[in-house]
Amino acid sequence: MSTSAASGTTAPQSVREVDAVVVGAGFGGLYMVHRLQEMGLTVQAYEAAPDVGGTWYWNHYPGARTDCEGYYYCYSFDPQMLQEWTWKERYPTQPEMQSYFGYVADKFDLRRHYRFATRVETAEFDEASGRWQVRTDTGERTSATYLVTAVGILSAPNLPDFPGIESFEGQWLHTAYWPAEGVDLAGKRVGIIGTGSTGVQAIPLLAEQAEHLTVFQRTPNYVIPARNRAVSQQEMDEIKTRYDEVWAKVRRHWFSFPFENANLLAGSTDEQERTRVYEKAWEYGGFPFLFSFDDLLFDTAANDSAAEFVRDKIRAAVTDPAVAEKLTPRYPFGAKRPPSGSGYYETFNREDVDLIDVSGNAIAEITAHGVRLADGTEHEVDVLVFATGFDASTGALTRMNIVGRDGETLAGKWAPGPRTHLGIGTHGFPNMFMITGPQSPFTNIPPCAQNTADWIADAITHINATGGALMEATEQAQDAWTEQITAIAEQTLLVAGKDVHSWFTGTNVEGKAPVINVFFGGADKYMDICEQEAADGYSGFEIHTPAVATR
Ligand code: N01
Repeated sequence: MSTSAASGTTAPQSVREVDAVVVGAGFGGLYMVHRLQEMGLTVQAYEAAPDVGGTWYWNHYPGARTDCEGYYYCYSFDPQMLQEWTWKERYPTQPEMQSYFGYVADKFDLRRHYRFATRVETAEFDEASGRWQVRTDTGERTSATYLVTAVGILSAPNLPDFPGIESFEGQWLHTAYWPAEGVDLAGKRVGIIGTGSTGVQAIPLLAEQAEHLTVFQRTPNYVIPARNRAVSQQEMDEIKTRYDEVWAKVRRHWFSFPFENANLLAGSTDEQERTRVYEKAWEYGGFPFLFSFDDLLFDTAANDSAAEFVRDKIRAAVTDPAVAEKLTPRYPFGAKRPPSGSGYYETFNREDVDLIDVSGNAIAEITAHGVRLADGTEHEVDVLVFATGFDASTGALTRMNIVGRDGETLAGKWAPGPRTHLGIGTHGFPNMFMITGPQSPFTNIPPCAQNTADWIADAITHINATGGALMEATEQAQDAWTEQITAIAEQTLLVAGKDVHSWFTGTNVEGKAPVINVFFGGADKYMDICEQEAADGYSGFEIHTPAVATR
């Protein structure tokens, strides 16, 4: 045990020595802590929120629920847990997700490893000791051999720099920090900026709760109906009999869903049959629509057919053709992550909802009473909601002040865009491992996060077995990975609309480097690559011996 002088006049804080620090109590963090405790390692975990849940702790906004079905948007590592837990709705609500996290934390006694309501302020790699020195906003100091970040892909809120926000006399909120006790919107004029997945979920409920809703839309989305419903006991019982099959399918699927490939190409299917397939997927609801044909994300004509099908649905749902036109996207289907909605388009038929297109008439400033556009028109509101998304993939990491070898900051290193190997390690930051890091796949998150935590646990076992001390991605491997993920993404239509703001490419945040942040080669292939990497003795990583580590 060593001591370190705290700054200012506070007394020196003792430094706790542990094997690993884990940051985050969402899907990745909780499971990582479970694995490390099973391995007999000492763990100190931190979570900025007062309880477990990660993104599902924070996102209390009206309408917040998953858009993957509960039975596969969960952990798979414990068969007993799969039998014990029963999902109530097809797409669990935020409270249901939070209960699930509480159940997992209690079952495996994970809370005792955490300090909640504690944010990591700095994590600095100390070359002399070869250890990570971690400091929190409560002044706590911890020294660890391993630093595992599980801070989420979409957790660092993005609040665009609208001039005048401080002059607003009403109440304003970002959806990611919605108060758990809710906000009373009765009799209020509410404005919402943003029509991504969050806005799409919130808008129908805000319209019901408020006296009047003004939606500020910059880019319309392709919204697929979610078709939420209660899950019957009988259905849940049946799912529980085939979980092995569910997880086997998940492991083989591009986006970690328990679906088979369509084995059909829209490009070589006649129009009548194509429409029948789209109709069936539309009626079923949710993500399967995206997978109704295997070429939708690769072939422009195929993509156009899906895009046009959705555009027709928008025209059919919205009674005012001018409003329908504003709601109709023109970029490739999938170039922005398609949201799932419940009564989204129909909401714009309400008398008390206005849609304001700010694509060619940008928001110029927030005034004392509302929002003023570039042409001078002002829209008065009492409550202003920012559903403006996240500094995705990198934001939660670069905001944490992580400092690697030679005093290099992660934020500085990644200013031109992240460079990682497998989205797990980055050169210059030895023994730092990332779960759902930048350049890893964007998929149904729980299976992929669980898989990466397992990979990290195995890597740590390997380091110990080889008598090494530090594992670090090589520069060569991270350059090759960056090239590979860019080349793969460019073969898809997911990043085809380069002028489309998307968190896939960082173009949703002003001033952020416009690079591919996601591995789009398929979660199944990604897991194969990670397995191969381990089988090859972690060839994209250098493992330093203790002598080198302490030089
Ligand atoms: O954020 P977004 P989100 N002026 O970035 C607008 C996951 N998620 O929180 O499109 C005007 O998608 C912006 O406009 P534009 C899911 O992966 C999952 O909604 O950039 N508007 C856009 O409309 C999702 O993809 C779930 O032109 C501005 C909106 O703000 C991801 O999180 C639920 C603006 C931001 O949309 C992010 O979704 C919710 C400006 N200056 C989220 N700046 C489920 O599991 C931004 N906008 C169900």
